[in-house]
Amino acid sequence: MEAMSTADTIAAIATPIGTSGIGVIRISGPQALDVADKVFRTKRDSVKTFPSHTAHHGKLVNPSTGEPIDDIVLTVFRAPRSYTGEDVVELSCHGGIAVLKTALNAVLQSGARLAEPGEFTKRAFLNGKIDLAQAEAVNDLIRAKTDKARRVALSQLDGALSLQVRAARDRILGVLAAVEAAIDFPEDVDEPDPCWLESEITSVRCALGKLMQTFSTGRIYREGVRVVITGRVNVGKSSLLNALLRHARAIVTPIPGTTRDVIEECLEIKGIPIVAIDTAGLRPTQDPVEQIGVELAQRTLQSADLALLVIDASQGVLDTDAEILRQLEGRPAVVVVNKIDLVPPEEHSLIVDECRQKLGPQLPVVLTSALGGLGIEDLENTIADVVEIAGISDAAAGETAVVSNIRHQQALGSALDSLDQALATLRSRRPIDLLSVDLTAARDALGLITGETATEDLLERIFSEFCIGK
Ligand SMILES: Nc1nc2c(ncn2[C@@H]2O[C@H](COP(=O)(O)OP(=O)(O)O)[C@@H](O)[C@H]2O)c(=O)[nH]1
Ligand SMILES: [Mg+2]
Repeated sequence: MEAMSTADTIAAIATPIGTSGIGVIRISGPQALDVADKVFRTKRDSVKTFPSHTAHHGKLVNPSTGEPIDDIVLTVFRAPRSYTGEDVVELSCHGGIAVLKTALNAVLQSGARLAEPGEFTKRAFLNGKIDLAQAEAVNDLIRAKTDKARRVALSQLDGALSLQVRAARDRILGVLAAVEAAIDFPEDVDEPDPCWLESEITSVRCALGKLMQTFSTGRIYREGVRVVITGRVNVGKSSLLNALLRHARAIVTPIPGTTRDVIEECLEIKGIPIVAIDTAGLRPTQDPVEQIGVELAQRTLQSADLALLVIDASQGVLDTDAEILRQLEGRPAVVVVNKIDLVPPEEHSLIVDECRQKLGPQLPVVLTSALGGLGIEDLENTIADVVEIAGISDAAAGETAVVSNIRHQQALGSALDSLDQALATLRSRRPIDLLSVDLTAARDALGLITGETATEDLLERIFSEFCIGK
């Protein structure tokens, strides 16, 4: 993204390209009303006279020929009472590919330029309508695939996180002001009372520490628990993914080595957002494509919050199964004994015993038949239990501030480090100047979250992840 000026007027299609009831083109900037005026015809006045927050029915036309393009509703939001804080006009067209492309061209011909990804939200940030954490929440909200992710994003958009971060930052600023006054005017201003300093810094540290603790849950809410389905070839991993999803997503065949790619799908188990990941079966192979799949699968294992180790009931526990378990390096795991339909019921408990013996007595074991949909609910209950035990779930998101973004977590971490440093400085009775350095660092780290200290590079990185039109 090149450097953006807010002096020009931007436009983009804000809805997905396809066929739908309506499709919206959004225009923002000082010329938004002029641009809209060139492409909109009604019997009544010009767009430039329309009051803010009003909607108008009329024709969208080609600005040079006057030829009608679509029958639309135009909505006006005048600065500063709009999403971006600038004049905004939204054209609600019919949601067809040709309609929207032609309509956008007409708007671009009339003096607007195509918006960069996230540029509307970036303008909202630059114009002080929202802070950086709230801007990021907009993207999280759009991308939320589960209800919990949606709630976390919405609470962040509402400012729950920003409020706490800003409260901490304000307290640090208060302490910093007292410290700097004593440094700048040593004759007139006394050094602040060390007890007061210590209690202020400790109290901010405590609040931020609590916020930090919400991250493990917050990340899960935002990104989902990564559950990797692993095991040897042909044991039914892909079938198990399909069974959990309750529809055929991954290709299933009797041919070993069918799955080569990593397939990720989002689902919810008892309200917990899960990213279920199907991988290639782990085996040595000469096939170069499958080899890449196996390497990918091994790498994916390293990112797992939980692994489902699938074994084939008709074959029992093999050495390779134990070897795969070792590759998990102590990650939470559930043993899934699949194809249980191939084994007579009286032998089921023997298989469970065998798993406990060869794989570990503490591992939960679930018997399934992915083909018949047997044991899938058991498996879901077990997954939910393990996730709760591992402390990956719980906490009532939505009302309280939750840190869900790793960028925020890192900034909080460095603020906490600086506050610890400040406390150490204070306790060792070193010069007060050093304290000011630590406090400034803590203040700036928190400013990265809400955006006060964000660099242009950081903004570019964040907004380039948005879609065009948001
Ligand atoms: N009898 C039986 N066959 C299964 C079951 N699950 C999968 N299969 C079969 O096992 C073969 C391999 O399944 P697939 O899901 O592709 O295994 P993957 O290689 O581990 O992904 C296919 O022919 C499936 O139909 C099951 O629960 N019972
Ligand atoms: Mg497979």
